Amino acid sequence: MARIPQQLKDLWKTVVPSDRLLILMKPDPDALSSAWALKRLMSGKVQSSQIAHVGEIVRLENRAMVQILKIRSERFDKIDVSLFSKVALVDGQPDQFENHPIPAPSIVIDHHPAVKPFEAEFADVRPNIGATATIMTEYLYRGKIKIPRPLATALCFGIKTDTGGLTRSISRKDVNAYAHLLPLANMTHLRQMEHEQFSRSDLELIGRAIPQIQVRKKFLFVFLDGPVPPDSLVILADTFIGLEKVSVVAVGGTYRNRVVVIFRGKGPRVNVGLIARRAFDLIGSAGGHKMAARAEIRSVELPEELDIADLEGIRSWVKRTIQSNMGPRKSNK
Ligand SMILES: [Mn+2]
Repeated sequence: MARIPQQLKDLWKTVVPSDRLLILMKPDPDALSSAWALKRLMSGKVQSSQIAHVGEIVRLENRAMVQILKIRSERFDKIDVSLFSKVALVDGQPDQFENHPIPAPSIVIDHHPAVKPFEAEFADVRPNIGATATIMTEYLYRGKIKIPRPLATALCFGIKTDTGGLTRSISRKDVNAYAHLLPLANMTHLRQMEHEQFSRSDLELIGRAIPQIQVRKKFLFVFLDGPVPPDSLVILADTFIGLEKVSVVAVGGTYRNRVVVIFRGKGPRVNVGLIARRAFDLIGSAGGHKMAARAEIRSVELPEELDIADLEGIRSWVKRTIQSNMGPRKSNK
């Protein structure tokens, strides 16, 4: 690559040397690594930069990543926004932070489809790319900026996580970025982060859930008693989708006056996002992709005859509602 590409020049033009840059994201491996890469890209271009995460670092893969690679990220709600002169957003767009009022960003770099238009001095949104980490790798590479080993490891992990281990939403550019990063990355750390999948308390929860599992044909259903944080439901769903011949998993529980159901799918012709929406979108909120989805129903949205404290009632209603929406898509022809 002969010269610095225009896009990178434009990115650098959005900042001045006296800037204190705040880099925001919702923490997942792609977002964390992208934020770290932007910090690297901006070193020498701004006076200082700080990474901050909106929401909490709960998922084990994120905790492992931050600890193993020593990524320094502050909680956004502990940040004094007035100390910063500019804000950048990575792996997300302003409208995805509705619940957390964030300052208007000058820089947005993302790979999600644009939902609502937004204003930013610099925006690079490429929905055809599998991970923001790929876009960031391209900037570093084309800017001839050395990628330190921990950052290369983080970016590899980001690309792998967002593309399901390079199996979904993957583009040529993701493969190229990954191939470029691989020799620079620390494989021991990469494996370590990938293998750390649940905590001891999650293990107890898995033990509690196993006797309650119901499998009917390709559908595995479990609804836990007692409040369970949604992040733990995610870990259960990710674990149980590994069972042979099962192609749809729904793991439900109640948490803070809501019913939460996490869906996972595998195999051809499976679309759990569609099942979730058909089952619950008119009642509560539901959405997702073919392989991963989630539904949330607040207690006030439940059918009148159901009370959130009536575990048996909720459990059978959730199961029934899912099963009656699992059939093949009705043809319009
Ligand atoms: Mn992403």
